[in-house]
Amino acid sequence: MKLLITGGAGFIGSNFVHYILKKYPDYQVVNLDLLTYAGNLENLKEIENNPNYKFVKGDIADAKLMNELIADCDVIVHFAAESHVDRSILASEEFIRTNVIGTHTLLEAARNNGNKRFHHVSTDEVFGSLGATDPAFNEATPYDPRSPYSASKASSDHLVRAYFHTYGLPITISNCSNNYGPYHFPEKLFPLFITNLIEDKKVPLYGDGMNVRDWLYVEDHCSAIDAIIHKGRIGETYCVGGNAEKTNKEITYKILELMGKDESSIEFVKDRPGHDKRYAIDFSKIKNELGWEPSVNFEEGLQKTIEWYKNNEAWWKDIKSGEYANYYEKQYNNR
Ligand code: NAD
Ligand code: TDX
Repeated sequence: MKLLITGGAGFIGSNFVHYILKKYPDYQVVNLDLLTYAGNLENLKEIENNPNYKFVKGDIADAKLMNELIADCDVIVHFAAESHVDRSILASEEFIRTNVIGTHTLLEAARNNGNKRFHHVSTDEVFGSLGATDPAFNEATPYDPRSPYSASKASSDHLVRAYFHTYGLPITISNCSNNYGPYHFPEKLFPLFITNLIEDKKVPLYGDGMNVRDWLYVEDHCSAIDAIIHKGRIGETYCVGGNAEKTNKEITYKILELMGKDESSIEFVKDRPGHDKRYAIDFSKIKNELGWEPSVNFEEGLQKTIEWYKNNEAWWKDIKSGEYANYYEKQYNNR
């Protein structure tokens, strides 16, 4: 099988490239990535010389290149996206260009090349925000995106569904909850807080810290996508979750404890505008149909993640001192 993986130099995409080459040594993987601020070939150093792996630098919105690459693959697994909610609040144009127009370009190329199998990696944020006692999101939950990021992802999901209904494109979609683990860009909660604490800095907790997310260790997301591309029903959406709903405050205290710090390291800062209160996922469909469930519990995943950041200081120090420093300053001045 020859996979075209888009966004394979990002957080989840690079974990997925490692996962696939390890589990299916005879598969061929082409990783197409634009190497935006979030793409990093350091994530793939260990496998860059694997004869079954090839990297192509390019833009998913480049129709000519997408046609060439898709002509020569069996399955497209589409991760590439602008992925950070706070950045979408600062400036959303790139989110529309990549997440909407880029996904549309890929769908067209898949359709023009004999209706190639297309898996679209999406998020639970498309479903909006839950109250404390609302039932968890499932595949039938109406879309209600509330940030420019989630609106652009919802838009891409709609296009993917439309290509199934209109053109019979063999698609599947996964809507997953928050991931954490190795190679997570340090603008996001887990890697920002862990690396700040290693550097003896404070951690910026938004608002009252009572917003709730469901957390999944990234390798479990990879195994869910693996199950869907091999056994998933065409045209279907699968919700993927970690059974680990936590407030940001709970997570912060857990990280502080595991890193030998106390609450004096917390800095409560201005809330994110339109901050979604709670996400939760009911993953019974993928569990019942495909036999998938998370294998790493939260405590174990968090320990592994903290260890990874402690052992890979060069990786995140490079990032934190680069372009990211400008972004962080802009964010900080915004508060
Ligand atoms: P990321 O920001 O770490 O990586 C995105 C990758 O896409 C980067 O390597 C970047 O260079 C590449 N990219 C961006 N624009 C591109 C373009 N125009 N053409 C080609 N490549 C481009 O993101 P992530 O956290 O790994 O998320 C991957 C996917 O999973 C996204 O679609 C995201 O919406 C979805 N998702 C993420 C989470 C999460 O918790 N991180 C949860 C659910 C779903
Ligand atoms: O400095 C921070 N302080 C803080 O309190 C940051 C960066 C975040 N937060 C809060 C905001 C959220 O409630 O922590 C929570 C998690 O924030 P992020 O790590 O930015 O993730 P989130 O906004 O939930 O979105 C993530 O999960 C779903 C990914 O970035 C998305 O790509 C994915 O779709």
